[in-house]
Amino acid sequence: MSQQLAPYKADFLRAAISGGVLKFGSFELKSKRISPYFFNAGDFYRADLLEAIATAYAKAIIEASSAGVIDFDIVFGPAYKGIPLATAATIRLGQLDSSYLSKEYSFDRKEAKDHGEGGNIVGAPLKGKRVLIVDDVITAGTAKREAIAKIEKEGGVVAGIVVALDRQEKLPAADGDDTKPGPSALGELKKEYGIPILAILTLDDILAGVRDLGVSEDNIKKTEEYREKFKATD
Ligand code: OMP
Repeated sequence: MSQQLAPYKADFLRAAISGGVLKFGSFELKSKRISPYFFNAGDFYRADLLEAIATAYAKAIIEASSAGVIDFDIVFGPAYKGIPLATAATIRLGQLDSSYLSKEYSFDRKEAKDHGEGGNIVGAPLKGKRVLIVDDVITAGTAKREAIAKIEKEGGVVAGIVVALDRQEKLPAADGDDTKPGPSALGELKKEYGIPILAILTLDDILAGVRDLGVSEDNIKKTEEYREKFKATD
């Protein structure tokens, strides 16, 4: 296994590949790019895999909090895929470090409920709180912008974003010319909102750690070529 990756990142990569969450082949992305790899966080549906991803988020969050990079009250999981990720990560935070037992979680509804307790948010109220978004993948950043807008509308302050995978891709060019260099969604979001954004794994991490994990040379080569073509400048 790669020497460069922190042990918790290497463990997470191993779990993602052995659990079939990180797949190699041919996949169409939201951006319409055809990618030789795909990470589907919805596939962490078995207890051991859910524990693996929750542990990786919790360790990334504890590491960044200890370094003073993030400071938060609530872990927020954007519907739908972010919901189990944020709740599982919150439990794991408290298990790994008891000082996190007072942290809270919440998530949004896709459609507002107008009866019963009503509202757009389930879980901890966001008003006046520092909110850390936990989500799956960042490619173009669209889903993260929507989550930020929802949190701000509820009076919360976005404290940062943590994703499982940063694909490190340049944003699609407005004129459709993908051959030109360009910045990443993550870099643009950081600049625009002035918030920290963490990723458990980047595409560089995957390519650094994947060799001993049974992925074919052909798939590794195609993924390296894809990185060459679409890698962001930042
Ligand atoms: P944005 O960065 O907001 O565009 O969101 C990225 C979204 O792309 C994710 O939330 C997924 O729906 C999807 N996606 C993956 O889940 N895994 C991948 O490896 C790539 C994508 C993608 O389509 O780019």
